[in-house]
Amino acid sequence: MNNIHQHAEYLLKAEEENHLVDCLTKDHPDLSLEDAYAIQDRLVELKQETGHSISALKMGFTSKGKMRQMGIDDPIHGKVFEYMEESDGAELVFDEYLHPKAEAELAFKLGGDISGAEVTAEEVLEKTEYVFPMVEIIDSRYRDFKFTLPDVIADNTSAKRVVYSNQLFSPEDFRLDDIGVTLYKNGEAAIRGVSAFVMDHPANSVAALAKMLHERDGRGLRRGDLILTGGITEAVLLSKGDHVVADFEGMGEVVFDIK
Ligand code: OOG
Ligand code: MG
Repeated sequence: MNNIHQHAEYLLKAEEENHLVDCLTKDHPDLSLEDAYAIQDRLVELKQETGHSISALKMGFTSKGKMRQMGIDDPIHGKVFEYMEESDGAELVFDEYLHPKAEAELAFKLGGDISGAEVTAEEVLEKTEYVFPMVEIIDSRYRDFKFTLPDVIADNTSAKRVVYSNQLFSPEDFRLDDIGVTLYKNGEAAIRGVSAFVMDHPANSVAALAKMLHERDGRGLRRGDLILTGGITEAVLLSKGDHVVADFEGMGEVVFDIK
């Protein structure tokens, strides 16, 4: 396909100018997954050319809740940039978003390289330096937050913002598949889940990413990589004025406001 670059520019412009666009597959119903990742790669390159740097890798559609909500059954991956990062207590500006949704996730920081086709959750845990709770704010550039699998891959997996906890935890101190999570919106529980909803154990999401990257270009994952393992539950739609608290059992809260 020869219009990879134009598609990447179309999505980048939508993000930069904060306007909704039609799905790429509306005019290009044959868009393959390979084309979709090539568009994402180009979009990432265009951001890098303007001085932005990648700060994390993200997995998407790793829980049944997320898959059911969006009607997609296959895990996907994308890139998070430095400029997307906020920390606990952040005040976000609603007007910078189109139709933001919040999802609670666990992030893994690697202290060693992981590669090959046979990565296990055990190996991931051995190589994990620390984990921390976070909330991802996704904001699809597509109208009505509706898309097909290639569309969402091309759109860098709806990445928009991340709100990180300031507290880091050693993987040995927790059963990382048994962290109860509640997302409160304006004091009311909007959704609850447990970390095992992510592929039975969020370390499996890191292993799946290592395998996907290995198959793509042999890269795998490296020491220092930060991986967001995917929403534990369905994402929750946000409105102007919302106060959001994500409570992670034993790991504390991640809090932000959207003004
Ligand atoms: C795609 C992003 C999915 C996750 O954690 O599952 C994702 C979307 O739902 O728009 O980040
Ligand atoms: Mg996510």
